[in-house]
Amino acid sequence: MSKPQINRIRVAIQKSGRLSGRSLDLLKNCGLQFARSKDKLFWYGKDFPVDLLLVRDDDIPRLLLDGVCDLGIVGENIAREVMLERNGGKGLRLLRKLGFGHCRLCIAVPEEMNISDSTELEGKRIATSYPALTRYLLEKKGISTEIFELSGSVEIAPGLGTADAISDLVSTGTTLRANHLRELEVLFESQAALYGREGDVSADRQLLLDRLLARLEGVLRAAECKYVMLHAPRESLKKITELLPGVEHPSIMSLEGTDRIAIHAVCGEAVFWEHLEALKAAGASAILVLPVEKMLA
Ligand code: PRT
Ligand code: ZN
Repeated sequence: MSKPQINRIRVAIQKSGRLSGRSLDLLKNCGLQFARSKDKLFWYGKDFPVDLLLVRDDDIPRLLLDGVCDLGIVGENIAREVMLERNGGKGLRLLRKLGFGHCRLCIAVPEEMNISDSTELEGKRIATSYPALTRYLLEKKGISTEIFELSGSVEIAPGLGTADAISDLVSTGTTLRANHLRELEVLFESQAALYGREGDVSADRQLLLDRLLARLEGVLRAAECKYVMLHAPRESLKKITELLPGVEHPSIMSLEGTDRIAIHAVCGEAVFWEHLEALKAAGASAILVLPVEKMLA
C-alpha cells in the first residue's frame, strides 16, 4: 500500500480480535468518523483528516516502520517483538499506553517440574510465539536457552514433549491451568499502546498528530477521572480535600443558612467505595460521583 497523503494521517488498528473494539471506540470518542469501504481494510476519515487501516495486529509495527501508516494501536508485546526481530529493538515510539489489552508474557512450566526460578532453565527448550522478545529478556537475566517459534497453541508443547517450558501471554491463567502448566516468572507486562515512528515529521503532519494526541489524552484522562460533588461541614474542608483522590483545588460553595459547604472536584484517580465511606465518616453527605465525558487541559 502507498504512503499516506502529506495532509492526512493514517492509523492502523487490529481488524478483528481482542484489541479491535476498544481501539475503534477510542478513536470514535476522539470525534473521528469514518466512511467504511467495502473491502473493510481502509476507512476514510470524514471530518478530520485521519484514515483507518484495519489489519492483523502482527502487521501493525511493520506498517509503521515502513511508513505506510503514521500511528498504530497494538500490544506492547507485538511492538517489542517486531522491533527486536527486525530493527535492533528500535524504530517505534511509544506515545501513550491505553489502559486495555493487559496481559503478561510469562515463562510457564509443567506443574510437576521441580524448579523455582528461570535460571534453572539454562540450556532447556522453550516454545513461544515471541522468540525475539523471549530471547532478549532471558539473555538480559543471563540465561541462555534453546528457543523455538510456534505460531499458536504454544501451551500444548510441553505435553507433546517438544518443549521443556513455554513463554506465552497470560491474562487470567485459565489456559495454563487447563494445560497443567504453572506460571514460573513474568518476563514482560504488556497492554495496548499507541505507537508512532521514530524520526522527524514535517511541521504540517506534526500539527495534525498533536491535535489527535491532545484529543486522545483528553478522552483517556476523562475516562480515568470522576467529578465528585458533596456537602460537608465548613471546618472539615481540609480533611475532606485530603480524602478526595487526586484533588488539589476543589470548588467551594456556601449552602445558604447553614454552616455546611458544597464541594465540587475532579478526582484525577479512581474513586472507590472506601473513599466514599471515609468521606462520610469525615462528615460528608449527599455524595455524588459522576463520569467525566470530555476534558481538554
Ligand atoms: O488476527 P490477529 O493476528 O489480528 O489477532 P491475534 O489472534 O494474533 O491476537 P488477539 O486478538 O488474540 O490478541 C491481540 C493482543 O491482545 C495481543 O497481542 C495482546 O497484546 C493482547 N492480549 C491480552 C492477549 C491476551 N490478553 C491473551 N490472554 N493476547 C493473547 N492472549 C491469549 C493467551 O496467550 C492465552 O493463550 O489468550 C489465551 C487465554 O489467556 P488466559 O490466560 O486468560 O487463559
Ligand atoms: Zn496476531
